[in-house]
Amino acid sequence: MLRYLTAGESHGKALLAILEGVPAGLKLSIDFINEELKKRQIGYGRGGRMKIESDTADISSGLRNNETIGSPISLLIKNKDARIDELPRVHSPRPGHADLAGAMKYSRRDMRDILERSSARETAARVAIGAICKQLLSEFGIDIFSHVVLLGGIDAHTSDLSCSQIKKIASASSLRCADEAAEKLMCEEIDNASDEGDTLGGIFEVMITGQPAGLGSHVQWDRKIDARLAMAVMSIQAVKGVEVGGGFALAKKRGSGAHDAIFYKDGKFLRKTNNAGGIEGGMTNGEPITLRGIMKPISTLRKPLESVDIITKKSTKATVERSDVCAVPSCGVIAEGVSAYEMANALLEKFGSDSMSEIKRNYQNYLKILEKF
Ligand code: EPS
Repeated sequence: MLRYLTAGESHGKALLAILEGVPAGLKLSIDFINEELKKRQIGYGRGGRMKIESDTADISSGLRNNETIGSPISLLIKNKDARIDELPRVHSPRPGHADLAGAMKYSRRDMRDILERSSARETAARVAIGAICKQLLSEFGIDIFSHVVLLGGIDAHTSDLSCSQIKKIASASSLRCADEAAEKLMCEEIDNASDEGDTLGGIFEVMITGQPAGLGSHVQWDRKIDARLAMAVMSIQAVKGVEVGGGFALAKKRGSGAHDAIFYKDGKFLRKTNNAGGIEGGMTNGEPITLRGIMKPISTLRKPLESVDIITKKSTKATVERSDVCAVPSCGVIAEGVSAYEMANALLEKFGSDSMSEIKRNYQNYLKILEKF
């Protein structure tokens, strides 16, 4: 199975990651990994740092002639802003950030020792890992993308659009939003928040299409694909909530309106609704997976909240660091990456994990079994 670790500080020399368990025989495009990294960096509301960095992945193991050989893949993303040893000490924790809890836990008086690792800069490594997993998934026709459905309190209306229409419009939008009118209002709201030294959060949606029924399992808590996707998305910096399919809105419905009736046509089971978000009993049911993540407003404020100096214990304003006003579109891209990792792992669990040829045979065989089911 797959596993990975990341390392690196926001203003250290580089971010690193090792991904183990990628089957042998997968052709990898490094350009695609770099496009994904670029996608994570853009978005209206990002701050000065994104003008400095231009992330690219340098892969130094696990490949020969851009084809995987089954050994661990190691990658490195260099930081251009690598001034970690010169940056000022931080003594006034930012409410909402890891600063205070991390300083107490690790017994650090300079909270820079905490914020450097808790920074969302780390997510560049996870997007690179996700880009490898996406390429594995695309060999099986599985596609993952994200779009922004709410930002700064403004809703995007996309219910009359298909998955492919949402993807097309959102990919061309400065906020990865498929509702152009809403996007304009969101940009204005980002400008307003910026003028007031404030920040914004929002909600992004991840859509996963093309997977067969039967990934994940109902038999054990940690094999449920919805639980694994939820943990992956929840682990992204600043995410405070995750919902699958109809999610929290299902609480207000009756069972008759909450579940997706089953039909059978032309040798296939089908649904006319997708409140389950493509997952029933911890397994994919063959419908598109939809999941949403809630990103809180970024906790570094140019007009800071009240805080306490941890050395003097006197009231003071929280530290102000260079930061973004809003990063919800980027958070969606990161969620694509971490979801790709979980989906790839579930795929390898079901179909084997050593070589692409073996996995493809097992996959085709399973599709034949499903056709006759
Ligand atoms: C971040 C603060 C900002 C963001 C950063 C996350 O960095 P800096 O303090 O260097 O301006 O730009 O995000 C990234 C660097 C990135 O690559 O996404 C934070 O405190 O979490």
